[in-house]
Amino acid sequence: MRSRYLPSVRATRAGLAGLVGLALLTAGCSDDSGTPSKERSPSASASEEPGPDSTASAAPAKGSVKVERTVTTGLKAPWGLAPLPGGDLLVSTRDSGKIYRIDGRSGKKTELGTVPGVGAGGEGGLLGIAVPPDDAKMIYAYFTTESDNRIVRMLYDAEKPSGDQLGAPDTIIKGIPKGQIHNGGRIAFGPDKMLYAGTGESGEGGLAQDKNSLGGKILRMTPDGEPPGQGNPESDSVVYSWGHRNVQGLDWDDDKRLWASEFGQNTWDELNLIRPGKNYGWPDAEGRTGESGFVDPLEQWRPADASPSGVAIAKGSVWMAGLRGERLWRIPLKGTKPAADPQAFLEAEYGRLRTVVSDGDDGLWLVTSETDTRGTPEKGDDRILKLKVN
Ligand SMILES: [Ca+2]
Repeated sequence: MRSRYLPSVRATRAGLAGLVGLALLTAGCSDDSGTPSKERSPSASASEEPGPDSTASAAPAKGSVKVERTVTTGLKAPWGLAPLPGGDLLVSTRDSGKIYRIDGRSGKKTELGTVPGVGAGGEGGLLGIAVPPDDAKMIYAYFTTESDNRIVRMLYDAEKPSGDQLGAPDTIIKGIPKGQIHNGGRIAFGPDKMLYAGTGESGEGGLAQDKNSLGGKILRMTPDGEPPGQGNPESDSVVYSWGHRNVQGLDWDDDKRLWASEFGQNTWDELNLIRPGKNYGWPDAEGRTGESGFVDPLEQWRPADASPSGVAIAKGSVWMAGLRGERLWRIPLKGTKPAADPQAFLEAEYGRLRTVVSDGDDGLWLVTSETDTRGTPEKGDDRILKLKVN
């Protein structure tokens, strides 16, 4: 376990990294770089219309987080996480393009193989992975190539030798815009068994409002990568919602509502309740503006406090991992509304936090991101933690 003095070490090193973050800001790139600051935005309550769930039970105003154990250490730029039936985990590593299986008890790593065609660079590389709810022999992966971002699926055969366990990739969707920044990358199967993907606008804001582009969107598709036929705004398109800058986190609540996090530019990071056919504002609106035609975020944060990546829903709250913010945010829900102000946990204790996934009950897996070139890695980084939350 991490000794008690380390949190302050993190904070000190992060202070040095702040100079780098400032330089990047000046260069017009405010992504998941930089350092935490004490500046805290006021947290206004959301102003969406009252929903039919106004009688929904509320999560407690204050929650708790207990770090139960470190599942594994020594990962290099981990990004996506997919639990397997039985308690083991699959984790993708961005820059190497490799996928590993982590033994849920011992933490032992087994390399499945390298996803062919990954062109890592900047924020791009091998990003999200997902396993269909009813088929643990198939792995879906979202990654950056030399020309685009795409999603493939590969057969997974654990009986084969380590390093040779992935079948040939079958590309189910391609042509998602790529860039040095804003590659999106989160994928997840929804309760409707459709595959959802969060994309980025690749640094070209206009793409987010262009319904013919796959950039700056949340996509919803069949497991074959096709438009689902119903449920999307247009029956022949995988575009589900638009006006996003760089969607990084996706998860569903108990009532099957989709929640998503995205990076803001210089002002506001966002947590949004996603509805099909809605416009989330970027690049015309960042954070809450109240402008007609745009859906305001449920909550918003200064990028120094969040720069959110993964989200997971557990015990009635959204849990959101912060990269630059180096903390885990808890947003308690009452139906479609916040039940209370967001609460921060683990601030500067483990560094940058990339991915959080629910175990279906009161447990979360949390993936750190100190080795992504923007952190200050310490011995054991990066790691996967198991948390118990409420
Ligand atoms: Ca927005």
